[in-house]
Amino acid sequence: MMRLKWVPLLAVVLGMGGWVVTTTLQAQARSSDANITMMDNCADDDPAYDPFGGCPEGAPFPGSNSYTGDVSVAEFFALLFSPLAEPGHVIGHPSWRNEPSYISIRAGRHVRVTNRGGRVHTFTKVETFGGGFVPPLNGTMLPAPECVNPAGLEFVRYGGSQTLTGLEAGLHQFQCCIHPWMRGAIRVN
Ligand SMILES: [Cu+2]
Repeated sequence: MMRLKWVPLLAVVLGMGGWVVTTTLQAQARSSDANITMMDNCADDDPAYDPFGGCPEGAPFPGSNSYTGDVSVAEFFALLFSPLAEPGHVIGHPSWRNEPSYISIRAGRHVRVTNRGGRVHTFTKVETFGGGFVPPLNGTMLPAPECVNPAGLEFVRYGGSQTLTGLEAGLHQFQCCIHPWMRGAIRVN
């Protein structure tokens, strides 16, 4: 009998869950923008991030509890290179990523790139993939020319977004000018 009194509450919670899912799907269906999410799992409880500006960058959305970083600075650098690859060849921590990293869109559609990670990132269009403007994160890679001048870059902080418009037909390559293994490609048909 004790359990029965929780049944109505459970029903309310389940009902709300259904409402949230439905609302989200409708919001996505209404938006004509394709979406790419910048992600990383930098651990905000690791003080070793403090010299790099802390983690997460900026403040979470009010009410948001979706951000849970669990990658320490030590792990980030441990996975920057691999003993199975050539010395100096950057692999990069897989948690620093764009999802999806490849999309196809129709001409005229916009692409919205949103940062849900804890660090600042860029989604910079490059002619050819290369390194960024932070030499220790490039390994032996040469910087992409588009990444060399940080003052000319658009940075996306946590919770922020960048909208790509006017992409012409063809394949476009993008990368983070800080973490150069964070790549993306958009094909416009
Ligand atoms: Cu980045």
